[in-house]
Amino acid sequence: MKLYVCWGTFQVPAVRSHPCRDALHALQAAGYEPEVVRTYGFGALPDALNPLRREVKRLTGQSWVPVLLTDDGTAIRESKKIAAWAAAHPAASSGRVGAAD
Ligand SMILES: N[C@@H](CCC(=O)N[C@@H](CS)C(=O)NCC(=O)O)C(=O)O
Repeated sequence: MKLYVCWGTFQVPAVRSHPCRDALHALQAAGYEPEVVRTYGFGALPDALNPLRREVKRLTGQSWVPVLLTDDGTAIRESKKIAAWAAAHPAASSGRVGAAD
């Protein structure tokens, strides 16, 4: 599982929420530790100036993040949709948590 984010998952000062951070926290709350892929750049820039967002664009047809790529290859954008997916698919119910124990 990969979570494509902007420059990180830090708290943005004076802003109530940071979508990339919110998406990561929702996944962690559901028992996942996704590979976090920093894409830097900026969603509104032309593709040539967003080289690290090429995969985001290929997966979703647009360059804004966060974007979740699930283990079955489904791409989900919008932090609220990622959070909804996480809540509906907790890791424990997928058999991944503790599967190797
Ligand atoms: N409604 C979107 C907003 C996404 C959003 O604003 N993402 C920020 C990064 S956290 C963004 O793309 N900023 C510009 C950029 O990095 O391209 C969501 O909740 O996912």
